[in-house]
Amino acid sequence: MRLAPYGRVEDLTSCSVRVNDKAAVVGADGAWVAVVDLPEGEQRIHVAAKDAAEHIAEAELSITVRDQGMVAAPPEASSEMLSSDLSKAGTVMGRVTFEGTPPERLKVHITEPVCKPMHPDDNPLLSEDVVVGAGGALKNVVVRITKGLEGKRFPATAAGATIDQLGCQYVPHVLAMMPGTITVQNGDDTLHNVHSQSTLNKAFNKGQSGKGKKDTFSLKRAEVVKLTCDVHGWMNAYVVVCDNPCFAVSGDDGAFSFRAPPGTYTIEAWHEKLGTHTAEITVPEGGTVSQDFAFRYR
Ligand SMILES: [Cu+2]
Repeated sequence: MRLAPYGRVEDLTSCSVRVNDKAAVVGADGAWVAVVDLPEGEQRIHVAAKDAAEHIAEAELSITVRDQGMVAAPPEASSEMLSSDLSKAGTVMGRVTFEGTPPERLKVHITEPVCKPMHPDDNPLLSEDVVVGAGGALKNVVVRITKGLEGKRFPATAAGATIDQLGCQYVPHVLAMMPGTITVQNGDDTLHNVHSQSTLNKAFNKGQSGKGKKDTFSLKRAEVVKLTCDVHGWMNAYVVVCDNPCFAVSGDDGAFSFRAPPGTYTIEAWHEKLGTHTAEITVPEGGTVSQDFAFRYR
């Protein structure tokens, strides 16, 4: 059946809209209409809007096709969802610290002959479960928006995430990504076995016999996924899959920063051993909001 979905883009100027990858006609006021052919019944259509600066906003809509003619895209899809791009974004920034005496990082006892020379006694591999730097800077904390962006859709990041195995260590130890694919590669000339622990995502368990081997896995749902190696018991990493692009991982200096659309949100700081802290923030249009987090042993 020939249908003409229509809607309105409110927050984007001079944009193009595609419905099921066919160009729609867009008026100066943001009203758009497209013509698509769909079979009868429950159907999904995909709407993508792109502004002059190539910001893309997308929405999936469910419609019931009964007759030919006009069908309105639901208002949440035609306006709010399509405005969920980052063109008016502000910046969320802050610093994560550890309060109190930092725990000593334990030396990892490496039994693998290939990796041993890469961690000499004067520069040993240290446990990465709590990494505290100068001034109490806490590394490897994932800070992300957990409330306030529900129903918004963001395009997946174009390039998938990558995690390496180097010197019998996952690099990086903590990684945050949008739902999509992750490539795990072996930089060591020995066998590693990538084994994931997850609840919502399909688990993977794959041997990589030597240097240069790599595999790409799918992580479609937001959750924390732990990676371990079945060959080397000390190897582990955390992949935090976030359902929006508003996240960052604290660095050596404990600092983090990411961009977010204007609005009021709950943000969460997650640490693999020290738990989570949350805060309410309001991101001003084009401005900056600062939020620090302090962790301690409970
Ligand atoms: Cu290994």
